[in-house]
Amino acid sequence: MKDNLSKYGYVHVKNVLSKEEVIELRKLLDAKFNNKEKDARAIHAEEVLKEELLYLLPFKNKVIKRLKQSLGGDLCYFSDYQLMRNIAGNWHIDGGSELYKPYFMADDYRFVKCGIYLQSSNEGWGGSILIAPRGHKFFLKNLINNKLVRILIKNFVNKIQVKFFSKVINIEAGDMLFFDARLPHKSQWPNKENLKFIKVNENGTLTGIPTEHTKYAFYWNACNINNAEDFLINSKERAISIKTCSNNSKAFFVDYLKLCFPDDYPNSFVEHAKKNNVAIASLSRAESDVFKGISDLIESDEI
Ligand SMILES: O=C(O)CCC(=O)C(=O)O
Ligand SMILES: [Fe+2]
Repeated sequence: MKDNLSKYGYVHVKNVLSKEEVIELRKLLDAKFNNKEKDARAIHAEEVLKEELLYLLPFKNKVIKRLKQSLGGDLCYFSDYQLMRNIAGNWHIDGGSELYKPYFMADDYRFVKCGIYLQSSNEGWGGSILIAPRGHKFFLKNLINNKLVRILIKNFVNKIQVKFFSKVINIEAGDMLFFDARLPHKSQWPNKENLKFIKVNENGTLTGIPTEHTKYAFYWNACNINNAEDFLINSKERAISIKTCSNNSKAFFVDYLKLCFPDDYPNSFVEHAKKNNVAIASLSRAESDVFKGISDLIESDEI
């Protein structure tokens, strides 16, 4: 029997968190974001790893169990945490920078973005995402040899899927979604009535959403161990090649590439990873230190 991930490109895991856990997390995040700029869009690895309540979320039993079912027992996590607030993105695939990589259309490619959501999709303020079911597939793959043609066909089919077959995933606060890095998706936006109160900021966030409906989505990447190295190499390339004018994205990659497992992780993180038999993708000490150097330069505004 085919798993829902390979069939539809996504899996919805209900009630990963209890109502009480959701309330506690929202309280913590409201307080954290209160100290930031009004349109702050996310917190990343370094900050997440200071907060046990956040960095242990990927180790919830239900999460591990369901991911292992779809990705295989040799599960691997990236600590590229992104806790996003009031994000409003348009249609895209997360693996956009990997489209031309040979591994990206392999039959045994098993790489997903995991998201835990702290609000429901029916509140009218856009708490979830839309996806195009089955959009992760490369069609006619066996008939066509040319990589570029395969990509063009996928893009074309995706446009049709997005236009006619896309759907909102109906989630409750505390649910999890994980989806193939090749699956088209976009943020669920506030409904028409509520859009009147919304301002779209330059950084892709929305202001005007009432605090009790703030959209919090906690993301990280997971894969079968066989797909880890390729993604790590791609992340290194992106961290190095992104121009200095885009220091935000550069800082994002550098933020987790600079962390060497297990040395730079909190003890309870290491224990949970070991206990659950989850590998953590990491560069060598020497390579991590290079990215630590870049991170320091970004912080001191030197690049
Ligand atoms: O939670 C959302 O609105 C989607 C965010 C997203 O797709 C991304 O950050 O890649
Ligand atoms: Fe995305």
